[in-house]
Amino acid sequence: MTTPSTSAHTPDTAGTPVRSRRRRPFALAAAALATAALGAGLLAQPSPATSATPDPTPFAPQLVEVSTPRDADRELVRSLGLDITEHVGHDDAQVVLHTASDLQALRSTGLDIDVKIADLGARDREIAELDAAYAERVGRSPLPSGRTGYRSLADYNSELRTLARTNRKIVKFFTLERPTLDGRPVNGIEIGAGVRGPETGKPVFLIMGLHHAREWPSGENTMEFAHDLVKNFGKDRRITRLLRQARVIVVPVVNPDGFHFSRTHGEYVDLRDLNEIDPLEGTTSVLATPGRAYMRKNCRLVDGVDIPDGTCFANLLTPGGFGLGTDLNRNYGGFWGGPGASTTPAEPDYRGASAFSEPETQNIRDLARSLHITMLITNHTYSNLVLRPNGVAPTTIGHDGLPVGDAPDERAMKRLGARMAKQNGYANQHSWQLYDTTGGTEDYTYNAFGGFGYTFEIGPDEFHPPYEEVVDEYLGGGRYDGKGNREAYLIALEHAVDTKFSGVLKGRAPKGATLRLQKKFRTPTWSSSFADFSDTSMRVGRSGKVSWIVNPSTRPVVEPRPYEVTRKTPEFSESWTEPVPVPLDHTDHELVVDEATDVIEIDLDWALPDDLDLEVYLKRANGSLTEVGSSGNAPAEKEHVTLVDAAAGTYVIRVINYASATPTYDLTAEGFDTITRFTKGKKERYLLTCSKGGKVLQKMPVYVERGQVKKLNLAQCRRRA
Ligand code: 0X9
Ligand code: ZN
Repeated sequence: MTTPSTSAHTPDTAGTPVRSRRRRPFALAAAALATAALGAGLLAQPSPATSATPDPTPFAPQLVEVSTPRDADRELVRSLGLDITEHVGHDDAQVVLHTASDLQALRSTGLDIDVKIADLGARDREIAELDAAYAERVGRSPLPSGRTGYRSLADYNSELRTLARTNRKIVKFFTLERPTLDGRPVNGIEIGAGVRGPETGKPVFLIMGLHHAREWPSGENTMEFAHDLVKNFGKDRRITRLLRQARVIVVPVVNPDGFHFSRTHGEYVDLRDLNEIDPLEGTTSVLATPGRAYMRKNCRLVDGVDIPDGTCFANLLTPGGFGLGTDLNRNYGGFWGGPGASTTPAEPDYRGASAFSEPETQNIRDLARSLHITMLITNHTYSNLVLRPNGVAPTTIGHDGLPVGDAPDERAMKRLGARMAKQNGYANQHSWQLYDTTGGTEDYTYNAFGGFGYTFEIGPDEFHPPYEEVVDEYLGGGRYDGKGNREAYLIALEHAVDTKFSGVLKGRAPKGATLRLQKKFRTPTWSSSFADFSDTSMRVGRSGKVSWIVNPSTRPVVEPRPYEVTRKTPEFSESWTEPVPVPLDHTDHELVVDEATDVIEIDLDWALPDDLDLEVYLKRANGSLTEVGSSGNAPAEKEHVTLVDAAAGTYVIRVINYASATPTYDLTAEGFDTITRFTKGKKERYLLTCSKGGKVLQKMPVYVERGQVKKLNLAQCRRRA
């Protein structure tokens, strides 16, 4: 299993700098040219297809791992506008190459490229064969549905309907309000005892899949959990109890347009004959790679403009499923438009025109506004991770000019993440530890409404592996023995009903009355905010007893949150001025740190605009070195490393001459204490109304905290009813 943020970098202890996976000299110039070519616009991408005679061996889309040992390398790959996957490690990143020009661009960087899947189309065909053989062998899989292969969009939709039709007491089918841009409905089911009756104040667990088109197991796991719950209601005590306490909302395919193309366009289609009539003069051939099997985003072509229904398949602007479209997991309102979200429509993480510009994210936003979703899991693939808010590191300066800090519920969220991760064997970490993201699903829902939320990145190494792996991941078989997503989801559902983490409103109201909780607020994006609200209600039953499980009235985003401030005066300071070593050689400096230090800042400066690098190691008792920080910026940019919570010990600061002719350099290391401060924060209340027959009989503000049981005095409502 590769867990990007923890992937250890093993330094060369023999004393030579680690340079085996370096770019070749002069690569930067070539890369800059490639970047310029791409920057000129998607349609101007150099393509082998523009030659008069088509290449007889068409390019096969690939999954490759590119080594990016330096920050500058990562930036360089990013700048090429390639389809970088979430599989990003300390020293490498996996990239889907959709076209020959993608490969050309990547090669021009001179970075080492390790091909993981040489032909994604062929791999898809191989997987289809493996799945057919698996089906032949087992007939029926041990999954709750018994399935042996990936569902199509039609399968999802008909299964949702069938589950509701054949289990009327506990399953209700629904279609979310907004169809997709290409005109497809977004469907789901609600599972729970009494699901056809009115809302009675139960908490909601929301589970979703397929925000990203190519991440098929994310829909499979979601759907199997639905089958599991339905099958076991009335049979399994734990599940029966949970379905009496909670409403489970299942939306297996949040992005049906994208998924449909990814699912049905796996075969290689050679469209080069169309080049002659292609208005884009030959770019058509790159569309044939391999259809849209590796599509990620939605069908948005032009910001703010819908497309005629049923036309998404015909657009020429998403070669190989890459190209235009909005990344739904950057389009949610929470901190929308900040780090880790692109402003360029052709990039894989394009944030969209504005927060919630897309119908697919509006659908989920509306669920969050109208229900007390006390827990949410949004499934993705791949990397075997359980991710929790926030999407940016705590020291990042946020919307209010202060460090973003950790989520106010960090301790509890981390614990719950760990409990779930223990079941599926995934790594439990903050989202930002993978990479920065803003506009992600749970970063919005948690910060605006308070229910906990997690992203599961399912599977070790592929977007859609052979189906047998999906079976194992869900149930905990094969290499996941005893550690399945099934159990992780059940723990999530148990959390949803655990009133230690929600508020409970108790009282007596007239039977048949409607209680409604409303709250208006502004949700901060990265540099602005938008009008937002929560509007939920429940019907009082025959007994008149109210027990309404709700999210806390204060939003986490306005709660006081701790953040660290670095003191101005250093506790210690050392500096060196030394001759620059010969090119490709290095000089080591030892820094002895007597006691654990909150922050150590290390700066490397030199006169000419050329290229030195910096690496920092902690020296172990046996003399071996463990890298704790590095800085490898582009030429002329100076190098800087910050060590946070640095242990006492001996550090080795290594100055490397990557390509410098400067005679000397200045190196400084300074240790600082930090002080913990809290943001001011504020308290928020709901407005509660009690009404009957459409008449409001009582109104009152309600303040309720996480874990608090609040008694409501509804005497006035009772009297007036
Ligand atoms: O980048 C993403 O959207 C997710 N990875 S994926 O490869 N499935 O696309 C990770 C998102 C993590 N961040 C948040 N959940 N905020
Ligand atoms: Zn995803």
